[in-house]
Amino acid sequence: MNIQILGIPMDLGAGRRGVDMGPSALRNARLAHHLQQLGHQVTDLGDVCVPVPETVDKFTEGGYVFLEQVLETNRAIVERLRTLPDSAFPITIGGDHSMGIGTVAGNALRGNPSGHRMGLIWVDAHADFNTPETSPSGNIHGMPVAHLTGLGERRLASLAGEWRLRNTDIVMIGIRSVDEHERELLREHGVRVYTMKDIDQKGITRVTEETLDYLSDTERLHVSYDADALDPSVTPGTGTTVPGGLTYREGHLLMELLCDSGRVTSLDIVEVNPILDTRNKTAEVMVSMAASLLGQRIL
Ligand code: B3U
Ligand code: MN
Ligand code: MN
Repeated sequence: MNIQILGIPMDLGAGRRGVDMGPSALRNARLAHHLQQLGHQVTDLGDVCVPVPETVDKFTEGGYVFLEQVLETNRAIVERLRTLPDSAFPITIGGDHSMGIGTVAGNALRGNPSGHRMGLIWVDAHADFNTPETSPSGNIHGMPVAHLTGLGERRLASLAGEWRLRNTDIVMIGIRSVDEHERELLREHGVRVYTMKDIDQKGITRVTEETLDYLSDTERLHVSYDADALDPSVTPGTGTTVPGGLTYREGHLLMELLCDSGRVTSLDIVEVNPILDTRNKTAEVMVSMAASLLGQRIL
């Protein structure tokens, strides 16, 4: 595979500082090296330029914190990704999850100016389906999926022009923290959500099989992996931990089964915050998750 790594050193969309250092932490955990060991050709494209929070006024505009800066960064992400070859496998490393608007939009446009039909697998403790009206915080990292379907601010929702992510092309896995009005939105829009309860009951194997089956009509699959999907004992270095998450093995098995499907075409690794971590453990775990998705096997 021709893997292209792109860093998004952004924490503008999160409530806490430090997740802008995530790309550094993941490079330090030797992401490129581990993927090369699996036989892939790996290119590091460097970072997208992100405004420094201290240089801009933090103000809330229409229910969004740092709207203009997050918008500008996501536009840059789309521009960088859309020109990559169709055959590439982009890995975008963050950075807070507001970058997911640009990564999904950019990967949808890659190789097709009007946009591929894209299936989105959102692995997260949170649904990230808020709009400014439902968000308790105004932090854009809690809002990317809603904007990809066309909700919320028009500029943020039309990063890929007329292209929209279909509600029925989304699957969320690992969810255990949903805001009151966000829950109503998810129901209203018919988004498929596998909560931790579903994973406890069905097991991650069945959940993954159902996911692939449900998304069988999409041309591409994008995996957006938030470090907080995993249990805080596995990935403590992330800003909004929620107890009762995926185990180390559940996280890996999900990636291994998705790899077996041969259908995943791009990946995000987000919300790694080395300031909150212990000896870069969280970045190392997330690198191993990427390796499982890209072919690492026990035997
Ligand atoms: N749902 C809350 C909290 C949150 C969402 N995503 C993260 N935290 N990482 C919100 O602010 O939207
Ligand atoms: Mn998230
Ligand atoms: Mn999360």
